Amino acid sequence: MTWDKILVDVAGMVLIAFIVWFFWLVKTKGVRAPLASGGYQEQMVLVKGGYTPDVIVVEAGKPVRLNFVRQESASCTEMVLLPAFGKSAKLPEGEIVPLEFLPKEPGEYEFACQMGMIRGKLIVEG
Ligand SMILES: [Cu+2]
Repeated sequence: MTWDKILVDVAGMVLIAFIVWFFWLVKTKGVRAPLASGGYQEQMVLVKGGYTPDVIVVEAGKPVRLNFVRQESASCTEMVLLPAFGKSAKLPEGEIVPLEFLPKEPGEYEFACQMGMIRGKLIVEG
């Protein structure tokens, strides 16, 4: 085995890992918000050219806290709206902004920037 062959093998494995990860991520129905202290289902959401994760799964009947962190200065994402729960928040760059609410009914709810260009989805399971 020569170094260039090892490099090709390693590159191949990295590529395979990436493909597996990519398709696994696409296939999963979002990220399940883990239960944090205080009984909140808590999830960090990165705001940078979109929401990451953009599909968040929670359980109905337990309070939810989404911690938005905006890491860009584009004005598009300076606010996030969660109309189904009557919530909205300003997202100053680099600050963690929690959005708390109690999902009572199972369903799919959208959160988006104030213009609706950047979107994410909250899936509430019964
Ligand atoms: Cu926008």
